[in-house]
Amino acid sequence: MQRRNFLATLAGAPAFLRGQTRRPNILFVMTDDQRHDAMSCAGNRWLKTPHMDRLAAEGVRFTEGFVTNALCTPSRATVLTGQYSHTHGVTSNARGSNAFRPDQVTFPMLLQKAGYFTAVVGKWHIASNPTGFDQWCILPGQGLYHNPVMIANGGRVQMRGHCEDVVGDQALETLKSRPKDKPFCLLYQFKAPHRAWEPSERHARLYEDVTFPHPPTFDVGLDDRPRAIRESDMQIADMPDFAQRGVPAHLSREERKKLNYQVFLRNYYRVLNGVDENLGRVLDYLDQNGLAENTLVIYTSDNGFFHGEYGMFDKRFMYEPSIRVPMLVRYPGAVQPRVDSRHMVLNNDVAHTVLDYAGVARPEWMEHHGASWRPLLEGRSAPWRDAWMYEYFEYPAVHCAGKMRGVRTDRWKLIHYIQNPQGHELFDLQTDPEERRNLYDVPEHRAKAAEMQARLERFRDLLKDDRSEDGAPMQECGNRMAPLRR
Ligand SMILES: [Ca+2]
Repeated sequence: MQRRNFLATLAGAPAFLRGQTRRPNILFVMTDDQRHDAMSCAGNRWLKTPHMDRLAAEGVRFTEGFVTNALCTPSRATVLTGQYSHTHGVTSNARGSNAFRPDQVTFPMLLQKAGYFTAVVGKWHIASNPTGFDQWCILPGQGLYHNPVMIANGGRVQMRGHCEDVVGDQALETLKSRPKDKPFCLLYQFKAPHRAWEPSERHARLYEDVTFPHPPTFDVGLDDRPRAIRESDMQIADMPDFAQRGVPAHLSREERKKLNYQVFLRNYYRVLNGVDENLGRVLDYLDQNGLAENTLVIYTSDNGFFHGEYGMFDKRFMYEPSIRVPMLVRYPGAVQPRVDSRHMVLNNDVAHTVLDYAGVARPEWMEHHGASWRPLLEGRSAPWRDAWMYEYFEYPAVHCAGKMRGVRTDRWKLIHYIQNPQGHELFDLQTDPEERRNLYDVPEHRAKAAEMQARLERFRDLLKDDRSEDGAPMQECGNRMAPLRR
């Protein structure tokens, strides 16, 4: 239904709509490291996610949802500011570039000023404390899986239970105790799909009898790729996490890779069951309290994840498994139900979309960094992007992925690894969706490579990206993987 028609029919709308402000409540749900196809509504064969599927059935599922920086802290800062990493300055998970500047403005701050009750619960993972929230209850850093400590409005609180259930409890408490005379904006942020994937007791035996097939590129090596990839430390064979979980140390590297892959996927899917159940608890609360109709729900993840492509896990690179994320949007009054949209949408767009629906003017400093999804969600024809820029700056650091920028259209992708020795990759996603053949130096694609490079430079000009580290030498990245703290 078009927005115009929707407003025209408001007089005949249910009482809960007529009685409420037209400004929608905002429920922004973000998981961690959930890749785009880790939902049953995206065709996943093993995972059952009835509540994610419900959002897709009652709203729009963007099948081409991307992050412009596939790394936890920078992506979260991009969601909050609607800006690229090079502008908001949170370019890394590591100390020194993982905190907001004191003057950084975020969309929750703008909503709070506009009269919203604002809150965040769950994983925050930005070094500076949340600002712009009436209430906050976050996991410190990555947080713990079992009986986590949380920081609630600055004070430490010892919780009992699995992290996703605890975060779900906090989301429900926040909604129950909120001031009822204001619209709310709740950021509801899960942790568990992040390594090292420790499920709750009730999910600990799921998928025991499943043997997951390998992706087609499982055994394709990286020796012919640029150094920024070749020297990365993201091979499933080297995962350090599963020594205590049935992967003996004496196995050959090849055997360990195969067994790690099974243990990894089994646990990755197990923890997503906990995410979906706790998403369902909050969606049920909205239903039971007459809030579903007037709440804009956005569901996404901070980055994608490799599931064995090129033998890898983790994210960071600009390859498809890493940059693609779930993007679900439900707002029954205005957003079309049961629509799969193929428009390319970005994590940058979240802030632009939320401000648009809340009726808050978009600050000038957000311009060009993203766009509101509103015309797409409401089925109106509008000009939309046909390309976007990617960037990654965390090097040297754990996983040793070199710095890069890139540009992607619906068919082509150019990646520029910016430190010396520099490298370029050009992929035709239409004929080569697995990104096996680098066409950058192929004579017949020289013009396309030049065109894509020119597009990247135009994006950098438009977005005032004047970082000057191009050509700085790569260093010895001796920071190899260690088991994560349990
Ligand atoms: Ca993440």
